[in-house]
Amino acid sequence: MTKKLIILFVAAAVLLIGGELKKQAVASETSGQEVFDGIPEADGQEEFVESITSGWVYVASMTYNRDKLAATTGLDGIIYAMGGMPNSSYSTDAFEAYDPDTNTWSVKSQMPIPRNTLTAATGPDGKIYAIGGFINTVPYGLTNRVDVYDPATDTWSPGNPMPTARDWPGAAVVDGKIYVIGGGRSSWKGQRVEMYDPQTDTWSIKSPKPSSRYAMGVAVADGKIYTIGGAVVWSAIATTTVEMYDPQTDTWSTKSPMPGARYRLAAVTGPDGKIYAIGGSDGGLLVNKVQAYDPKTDTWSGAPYLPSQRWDLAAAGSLDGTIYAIGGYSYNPYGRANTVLAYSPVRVVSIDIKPGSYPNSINLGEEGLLPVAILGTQDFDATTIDPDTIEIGGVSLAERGSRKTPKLAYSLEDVDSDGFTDVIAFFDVQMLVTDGVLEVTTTELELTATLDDGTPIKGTDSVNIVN
Ligand SMILES: [Ca+2]
Ligand SMILES: [Ca+2]
Repeated sequence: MTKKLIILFVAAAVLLIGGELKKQAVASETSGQEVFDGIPEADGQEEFVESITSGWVYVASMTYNRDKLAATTGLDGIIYAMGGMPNSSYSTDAFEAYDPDTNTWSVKSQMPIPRNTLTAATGPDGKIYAIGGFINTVPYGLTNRVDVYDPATDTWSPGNPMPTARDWPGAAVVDGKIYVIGGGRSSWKGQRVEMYDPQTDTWSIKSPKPSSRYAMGVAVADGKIYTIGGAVVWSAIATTTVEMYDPQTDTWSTKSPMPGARYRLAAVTGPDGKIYAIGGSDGGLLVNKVQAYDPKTDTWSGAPYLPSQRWDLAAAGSLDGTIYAIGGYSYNPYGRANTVLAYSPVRVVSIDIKPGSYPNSINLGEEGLLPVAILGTQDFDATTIDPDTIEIGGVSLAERGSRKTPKLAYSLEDVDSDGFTDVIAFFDVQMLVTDGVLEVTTTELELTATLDDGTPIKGTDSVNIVN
C-alpha cells in the first residue's frame, strides 16, 4: 500500500468551518443535555498526520441521519443501527438493518424509547440488546434501560435494566456474556464494569476499569476486551489509553497507548484480528484517523483514513471481514450523517488456477491434484503466506508424503517467470467435490490465506467444469 504524507492545515480548516461549529456547540448546550458537547476551541496549530491512501468506499446510506448511535452485528451477519440524535436537541428511536450481501438498509420496528449515546450488543441467542444511553424525553436523563430486539419477530421487549444508568458506555460480548464498560458522568461510573448473563437474566458487577473514561472504542479480540481512547470522565480531555479486560480472570491490564489521543471514536475487530480505531476527536478537532491495534504484538500500525472527519459514529463488521463506519457527525458532507463507509482489511492477490493454462478445465470425476498459483509481485511477497492457512471454500491443501509424516502439498517457484517467487498450492479435486466447493455450476473459485503477519488475503480465478 502506498503511503502518502498529507499535511492538514488545521488553522485554515477552522477558519472555514469554525462558525458552523460554534453554532453547533451553542445549540447543544441549550438542549441542556451535553454541557461538554461543544467542540473545544482549536489551538490554531498546524498538525501533521500520516495517512494511507484511502481504502474506504461509500456503501448504501441509512434512511435516517444521526450521530451518537449504536450498532452491532447479528449472528446472521445483519448489521443493526439504533438510536442516536438526528439534531442537537432530540433523540431518535430509529432502528435499521443492513444486509452486507445485498448492500441494502431496511427500516425495522423502532426502539421503545428514543435515546442517544447508548451501546449495543448481540447476545448468544441472536437477540440485539440496546443498552443505557441518554433519554431527552420522559424519563429525562441517563438511563440504565435495556431493550431487547428479536430479529425473528421484528419486535422489542423490555430487558433487565443494568445496575448503573450510564451514557457513552461501551459493550462487548465474550463467551455469551455482555459486558458494559465505563461511560456515565462521574468518576466511578467511568470505571464501572457490569456483566449481563442472558441465560440467567442477571447482572453482576466486575472489577473496575483502572481509568475512568467515557466515549471509548470497545472491541473484542481473542476473548479479551479492549477499551481504546475515550475521555476522562466529564472533561472532554481525550486520551491515548488502552486497557484490556480478561473476563476469565476478571482483571485489567494496560496496553500500548494509541498514537494520538481520541474520544467519541468507534472500534471494531477486523478479520486480521486487529482492532480498528476509527474517527473521533483529538479533544480539539474531529479526525479522520484510522489506526489498527494488533493484540498479538501489542503494537499499533497505520490503516486507511476515512475520506473525511467523523465522530460519534458507530462501527460494526460483517461476516466476510468488511468493517463499516456508520453515521456519526461528519465534515463532508457536513452534519449528522446517514452515510456508511466500508473497508476490507483483506488483501486481494492474483491467483492462477492450473498455472499457465486456460480455461482452467476441471473434470469433476478426475482423481488427483488441482494446482493453484498464488502470484508474487513487487508489492506482494508470496513467500510470507502461511501454508497452513491456504484454503478454497474451507478445503485445505492436499497432503503428500508418507502417512506418518504427511506434508502440505505446495511448492515455491516462479511459475510465470516474472522474477517474483510464487506459491503453487495443490488441492485434492475429489475433496473439493465432496465438500461441494466444485459443482457442475461452479464458474469461479476463491482462495483465502493468511500472511505470517496476520494479514488475510484472497484471490479468485475462473474454472470451466467439464464432464
Ligand atoms: Ca490458469
Ligand atoms: Ca512469479
